[in-house]
Amino acid sequence: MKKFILFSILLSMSIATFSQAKQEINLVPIPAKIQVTGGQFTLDANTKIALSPDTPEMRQAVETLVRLLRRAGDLRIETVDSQPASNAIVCKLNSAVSNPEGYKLSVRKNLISIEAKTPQGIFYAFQTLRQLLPFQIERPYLSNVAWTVPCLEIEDAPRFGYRGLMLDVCRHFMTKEDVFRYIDMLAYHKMNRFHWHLTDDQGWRIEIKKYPKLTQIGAYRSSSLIGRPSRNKQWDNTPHGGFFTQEDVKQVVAYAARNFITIIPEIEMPGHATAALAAYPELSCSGGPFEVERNWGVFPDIFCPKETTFNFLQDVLSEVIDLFPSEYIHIGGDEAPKTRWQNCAHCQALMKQENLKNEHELQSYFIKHIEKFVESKGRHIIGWDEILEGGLAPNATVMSWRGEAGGIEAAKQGHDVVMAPNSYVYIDYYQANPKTEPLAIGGFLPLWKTYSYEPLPPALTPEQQKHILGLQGNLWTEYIPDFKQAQYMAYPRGAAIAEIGWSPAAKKNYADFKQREIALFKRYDGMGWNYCKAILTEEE
Ligand code: TNX
Repeated sequence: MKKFILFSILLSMSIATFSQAKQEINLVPIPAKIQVTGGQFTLDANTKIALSPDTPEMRQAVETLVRLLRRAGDLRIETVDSQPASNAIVCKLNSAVSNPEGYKLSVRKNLISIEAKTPQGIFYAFQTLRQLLPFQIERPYLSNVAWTVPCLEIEDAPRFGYRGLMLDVCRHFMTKEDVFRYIDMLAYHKMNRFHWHLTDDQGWRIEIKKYPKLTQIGAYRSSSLIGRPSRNKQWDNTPHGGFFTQEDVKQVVAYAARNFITIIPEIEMPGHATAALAAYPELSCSGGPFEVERNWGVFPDIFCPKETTFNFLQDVLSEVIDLFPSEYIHIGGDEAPKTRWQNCAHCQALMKQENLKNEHELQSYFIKHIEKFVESKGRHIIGWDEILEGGLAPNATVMSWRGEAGGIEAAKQGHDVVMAPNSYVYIDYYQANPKTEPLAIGGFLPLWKTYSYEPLPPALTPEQQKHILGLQGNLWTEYIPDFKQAQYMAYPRGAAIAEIGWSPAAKKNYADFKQREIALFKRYDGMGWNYCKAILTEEE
């Protein structure tokens, strides 16, 4: 009997290995159409990548995979500009592919062919190929596995044009290298926007040449709060800070571009401005003095809408616009208490002069003033949903964070919207039992809840729904002291956000997603990426 049991175990093990050899297909985000045809293509030292046309952007599109193959398999795959008929990955631009980010991937036994309208589409086909190769592709040492890809036909294109995550580097500073890794992870999941939150009460993180005190003073705080705000506050008495030089920023922008990611920089106004006011107190209503915030929360001292402030902000935005090619510049707009404006003689006189009924209209005046300037530079503003209060600036795009209401209202008014509701995609919230998780800001958004988010609200007509550009997850870092914890909070929920943004709504299936995502974990491990494993023990 014992022998029989042993025999059955061995048999089932060999069946398991056999089916593994057949190679599972676990793609995140799941492609729009996929048909597995049987057999496999094997990459070897003679495989070539043919690029037509052979341009720098096309080379960028294939660069990551070429590097990984060299690192993990010592395979040196050459790119050629001829059209080999076999043992090659043939990449062609084809204007007939309708979606600019879409691609067709055909894996046959002797040839892989890829077509896309743009190099970005080719890049996404390569992200798919990367997930189709054995997981050892992500490991930084030589493996003697066979580099096979299952034969299949994929036709793929994203559902939404805006798919992104935000990273707050103000509450806790992260290095340039951390930001590179954040970008790698976005690109791996076919996301195309990185919202970089660069200024806040607790730190100003971008060098501005005209105002050196912003980083000399504004980039450092003396101490940070331990735990959540409470009556008996405790401080760590450890200075915290850091900033990105303009040279760093250029490198990050270039790195993102190589990964077909646009960076949307955020410069907060009129609120969340304490670090800037600590450096230049004359930009406030009271004149200060202020110190860079050590607390978490919302603070009363905000930019005063006077000429010196507008000149300052326009100078800052000019330098920012020169550094970032993004169509959108994020101007914040959230959580700006109006108490200082209520008690400021200049603000009250300005309201009278401009016929503004209340301080919300004064904020709207502020944002419209800034919008005019940003538009004069050929860019557009995007702001948090508070910019609706007191009237939206004419061309503003709204990022809806306090649920979806702001996004719905903006779309009804004919404005574009990025959905980022805290009810689904706030990846700073707990993702598992708070009793056993590291301290977080609060909330409860397990993976299934984030995955269940549908960005097109039924309250909108199909015409209005066209204003929903896509979605974004936000990673605020009050309770995220380092990058390892940032990765832990961002994934796997970031992967769910990526799939919502990319895959057809009809393909949404949590059980299926979960199984594919768990299969990706060993790939994350190979890259040294941290993530939360809570779904391994999640109850159905
Ligand atoms: C609200 S979301 C904020 C941030 C905080 C976050 C914490 C938004 C536009 N503002 O300043 O960090 O809550 O979840």
